[in-house]
Amino acid sequence: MKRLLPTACLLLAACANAGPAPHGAPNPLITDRHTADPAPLVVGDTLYLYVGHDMARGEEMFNIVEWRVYSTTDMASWTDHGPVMKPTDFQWASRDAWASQAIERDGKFYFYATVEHDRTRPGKAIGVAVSDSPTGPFVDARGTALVSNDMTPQGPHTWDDIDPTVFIDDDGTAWLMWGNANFYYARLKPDMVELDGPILQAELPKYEEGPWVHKRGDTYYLTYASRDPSLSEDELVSYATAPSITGPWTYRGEISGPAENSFTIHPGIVEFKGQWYFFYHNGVLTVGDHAGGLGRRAVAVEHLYYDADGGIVPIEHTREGVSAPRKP
Ligand code: FUB
Repeated sequence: MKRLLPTACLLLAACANAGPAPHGAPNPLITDRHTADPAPLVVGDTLYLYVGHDMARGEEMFNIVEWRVYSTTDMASWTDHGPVMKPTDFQWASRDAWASQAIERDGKFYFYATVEHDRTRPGKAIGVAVSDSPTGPFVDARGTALVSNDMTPQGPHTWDDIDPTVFIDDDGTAWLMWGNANFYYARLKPDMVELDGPILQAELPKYEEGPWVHKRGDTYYLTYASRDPSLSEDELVSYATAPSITGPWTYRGEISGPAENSFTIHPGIVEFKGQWYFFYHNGVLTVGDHAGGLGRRAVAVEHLYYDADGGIVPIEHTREGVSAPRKP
């Protein structure tokens, strides 16, 4: 476990004894390695951040070798808890630690993660692992994929079953939502490791991937990476709202432009200590000889605000991130 100081502090020896920074850390949050697909989870007074460890070399697209977790209590200093799992910890999987999300239920932590299935069920798949701690170690909770490519024959390609987001509603019902090109959702059994009903689908404008669901007041928010190929190859972030977790979803617009130097972007939204945060990744970080880019991304965070109608105020990507003062 390693304590990481905000980058600004590394430049100022005086910070060593200065205690917590007045605001948060600047972007990118993690500077000693490339990280992608941030998934925040609040447990008590701590925010945990699950990420994929990007290791692509040269022009390679993705090579994501493990999932890691970091934590903070003040958004200013981050603690590195190391790897929580690698794809082959799912014995039926072959590679690719793509996007993930963890959630707590009844004192256990469930980690939903995208992997490449082995040749018995080719294509991307979603596994679920369990731990007694948010920092793991996580172990495969089933011994088989929770979702595999053969379960969504309507999908346009073999990588439509990616990017799980998980949500427990106020009545205790748990839902898994995921998908590339198609947006899928299904109820989970209370044990969190089995689907409890059919895989359903909803239409969302310009939907590409990376769904993230959260609730504020009585409103459900579904935020996702969106793309209009007639305009650009780059993903933006759009969102929709609904009066229930099963919809109907009303498109509310774009909240974020493309990530700098990465055609992918991946939202993660959470409320922590009275403030809402928007996590994402970009391709600006150089680590050693490895410049940032599509397969070498860096996680970042901005404050998120709502307008009087409950709409999300469009978010600017900044280097200051949450080291800038909050708006009143
Ligand atoms: O990191 C691999 C893939 O890129 C994720 O699963 C997508 O959301 C995109 O960020």
